[in-house]
Amino acid sequence: MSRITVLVPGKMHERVLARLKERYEVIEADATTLDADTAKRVRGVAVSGTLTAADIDALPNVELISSFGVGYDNVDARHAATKGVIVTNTPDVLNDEVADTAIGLLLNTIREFPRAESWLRAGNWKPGKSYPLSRFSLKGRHVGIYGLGRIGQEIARRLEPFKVKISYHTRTRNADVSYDYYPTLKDLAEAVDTMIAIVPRTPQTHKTINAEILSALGPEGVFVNVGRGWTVDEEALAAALKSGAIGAAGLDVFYDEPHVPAALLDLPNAVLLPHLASGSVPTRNAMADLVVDNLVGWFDARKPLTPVAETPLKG
Ligand code: A2R
Repeated sequence: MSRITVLVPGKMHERVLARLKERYEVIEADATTLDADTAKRVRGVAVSGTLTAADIDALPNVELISSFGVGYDNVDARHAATKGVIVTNTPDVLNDEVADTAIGLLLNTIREFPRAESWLRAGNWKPGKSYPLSRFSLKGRHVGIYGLGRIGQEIARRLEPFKVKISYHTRTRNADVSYDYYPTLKDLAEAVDTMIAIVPRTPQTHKTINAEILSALGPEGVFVNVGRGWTVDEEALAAALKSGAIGAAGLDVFYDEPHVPAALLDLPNAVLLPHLASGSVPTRNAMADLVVDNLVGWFDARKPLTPVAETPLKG
């Protein structure tokens, strides 16, 4: 029997490629560059970058698109659904890593550890000379979590031993948690002095962290983003950090990655990371395995493991 053909457009984790090649015919190319016969053979896709409606249309017999990462805004899942094509993502296996990163970034932002290390490495630590005290402390803060899903809940659990007050905003109240719920983002921003954003990229979350929200957070305010840069008005954030409308920010994600605005790079009160929240070898391996296991689950048993919400489940 001939092997099932899986398309891998763009860059992909080596483990995904290696495991796919054990079972399937793997074509590494963009969908729209395939000749008609090859395009017809493609039944599965493993993707880490973008897959547009036009790419999906170029693959008449595709059944399942397996996307690397929990956020799948890179894949036109709605368009896929209209054609009966399943889309899967890699939730849960990265919750702990992203939540750990969020806590590390929060502490780095509040206590200025990266700046203090640069100061030490630059040879500034001399007898009688100490690094200045950090302006802020985590102690006694009220942390608002914008997005209390799989990752947001892990962040909240990790915050509990720090003895901070925890509140959250989502569209739907979560009856299983005892944290204070705020029905609007503005209400949350007004109540807390620290905000961690961990919401997906959707039309509704676009630039929701804007000048109004930042000013509600206040001069002692700290903002951390481990979700998507899409949710932040970066110009407003840079202005708020510069003017002192908020105190500090820690960002792992940016609006137009890998571009980081100069206005943010210039700021001493911003801690900036290159989108590495899930970026450890073990966690990326687990994500890679889930990308492959979704394809295997579908082709072996018609059972994708982690289909996204938009997906029509066939079979
Ligand atoms: O609004 P709800 O009740 O659906 O709660 C979800 C919340 N969320 C929002 N909150 C307020 N306004 C919105 N427009 C809005 N849209 C979504 O974000 C839920 O609490 C959370 C998303 O949770 P999960 O779907 O479990 O996602 P997970 O695995 O925590 O990952 C979050 C995002 C990914 O989509 C990537 O963009 C990034 O983290 O790595």
